[in-house]
Amino acid sequence: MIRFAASFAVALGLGTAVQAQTWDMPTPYGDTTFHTVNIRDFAEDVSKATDGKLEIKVHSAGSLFPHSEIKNAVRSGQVPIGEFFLSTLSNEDLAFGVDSQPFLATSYDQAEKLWEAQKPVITKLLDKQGLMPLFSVPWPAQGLYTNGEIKSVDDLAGLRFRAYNPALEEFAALAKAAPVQVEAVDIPQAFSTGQLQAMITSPSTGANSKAWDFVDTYTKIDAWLPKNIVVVNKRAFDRLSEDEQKAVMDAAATAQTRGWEMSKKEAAEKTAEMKDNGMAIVDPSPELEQGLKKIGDEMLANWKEKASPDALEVLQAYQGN
Ligand code: PCA
Repeated sequence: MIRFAASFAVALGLGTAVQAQTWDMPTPYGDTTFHTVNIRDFAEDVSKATDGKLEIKVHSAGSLFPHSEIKNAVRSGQVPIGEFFLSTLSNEDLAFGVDSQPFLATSYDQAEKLWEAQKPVITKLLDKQGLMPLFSVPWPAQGLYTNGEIKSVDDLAGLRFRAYNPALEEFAALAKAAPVQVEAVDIPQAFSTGQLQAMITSPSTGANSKAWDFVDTYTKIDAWLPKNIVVVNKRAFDRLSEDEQKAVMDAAATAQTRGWEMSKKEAAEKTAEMKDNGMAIVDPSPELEQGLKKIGDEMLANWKEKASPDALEVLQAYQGN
C-alpha cells in the first residue's frame, strides 16, 4: 500500500512535470533596474494567465549568460527567451542601432515614432534568425557623467569614456575620448579602479550605479533613448499551446505599455535621486550643445553611407512621418 501510494505520487508528480514547463530567461541588468522589475512582472503575468503551466525564471545581471551572448543563446535554443540592449546588434545591421543616433529621437513621442518605424524591419531581420520580438522598452534620455562641468566637446578629449554599443564607440572617438567597453553592472568598479572617467547613460543607470560615488556632475544632454528588447525563440514559442501563446503575447503587450510608463517616471525620479545625493545637475552650455550636435550630424552621415536598405527604410519611415 505504501509502495502503491508512493508510485502513485510519483506518477502524479511526473504528470504535472510534463505539463508545466519553466523557461529560463537571461537578462543583462540588475534587479533594481526598472527593465528587470518589468520583466519579473511579465513573468508573473504569464504564470497567472497559464495557471502555472508556463513559468519564466528570470536570471538577471548577466548571471546565466553574459550580455553579449544572450541573443545567440536564444537563437540557438539554449534558452527560449531573453532580453538584451537592442543597439548592440547594430554590427549585424544598422537598423538595430538607429535608436542610438545622437539627437535623432530625443523625446518619448519621437522614440515611439522611431520604434514604430523600426519594429516591422527588425521583426523581419530577427525572423530570419528564428527569433520573434515580444516587447521593447526605452531607457530614459541619455546624459553625460563627468567630474567637473564639461563646457565644450574639447573637454572630453582624452577621457576614458564608457561605450556600451558601436554608436557610443564612434561618438567617443569623434569626441577624441578613449572608448572603453563596460557592462552596466560593472560601472562602479570600472570607475573606482580608474578604468573609466566619464560616461553617457540614463539617470536610471546613473542612480542605480550610485554615480555620486565617482562623478560629481550630470549634464542633461538628452541625446537619445536607446531600447532593450525581449525576444523569444520561435520554435520554443510554436511548441506552446494556443492558450499559452496568447498568455505570452498578452503579457508582452502589457509589459511594453507598463515599461514605457516606468521609463517616463524614472527619468525625473532618478535625476532627483542624483541631485539628492549631491550631484550637480546642469544643462549643457550652448557651445557643448553645438559640438555634440556636430558629432551627431557626422555620425548620421556615416550611418547613411553604411546603412543597408533595411536600415534606410527605418530612417525614411521615421523621418517621412
Ligand atoms: N543604461 C544601459 C543602457 C542605456 C542605459 O541607460 C547602460 O548604461 O548600459
